[in-house]
Amino acid sequence: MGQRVSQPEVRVLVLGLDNAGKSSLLYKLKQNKCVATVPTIGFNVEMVEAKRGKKNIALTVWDVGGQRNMRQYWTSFHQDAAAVVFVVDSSDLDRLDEARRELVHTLKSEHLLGIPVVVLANKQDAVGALTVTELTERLNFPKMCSDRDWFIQPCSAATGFGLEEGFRRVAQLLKLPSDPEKIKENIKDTVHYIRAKSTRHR
Ligand SMILES: Nc1nc2c(ncn2[C@@H]2O[C@H](COP(=O)(O)OP(=O)(O)OP(=O)(O)O)[C@@H](O)[C@H]2O)c(=O)[nH]1
Ligand SMILES: [Mg+2]
Repeated sequence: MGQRVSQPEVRVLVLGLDNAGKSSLLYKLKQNKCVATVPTIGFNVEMVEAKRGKKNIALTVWDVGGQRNMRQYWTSFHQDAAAVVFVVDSSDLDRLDEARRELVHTLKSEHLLGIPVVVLANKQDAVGALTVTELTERLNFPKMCSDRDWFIQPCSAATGFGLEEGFRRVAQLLKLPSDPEKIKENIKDTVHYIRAKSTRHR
């Protein structure tokens, strides 16, 4: 990817069930490496560059842990998200309903009204993985996302297939923030909030 990065910086929220492959795909995208991951407790933040028209833009990508007890914190990250990336394990048919429920719940957030969503249909390399067409039908995306722009991208964190395309799509669809300074303040507030909460839970 590119040379010069232009402002403003925009915040992209990566959500999905535990084991969907969120952290793996970010590592693969950033370092072109398959990294052995552990379940994310809290969140990771990575800068990713992606093309929007002729420009490269910097995305501040928040990868939030998807384990059941982590999902209560997802709402703390909703504010000022320019796009949501929802990662699905396309080979885990037993958890598709759970993934669908979490996505429906997420998209109801008042902070995410009209915010575009890119679904990454991950683990396409795995045996039995559903195709994008099958997933679209099973999860009924057109109905779920009728009030916003959406796209479903097949990908594999194991091979790297589809990852750049997915984030290029995110960069195309996202809503650019109107006030970058305000966003930075909100990011700082969110970090303080999560740190305070996680210290209390230890
Ligand atoms: N075959 C295959 N395995 C994958 C792929 N992406 C991730 N995995 C594996 O899936 C497991 C979970 O990956 P993670 O990236 O830790 O999942 P996560 O979504 O970040 O999970 P949480 O942090 O708990 O929310 C790991 O064993 C990965 O190696 C993929 O594209 N193909
Ligand atoms: Mg993770």
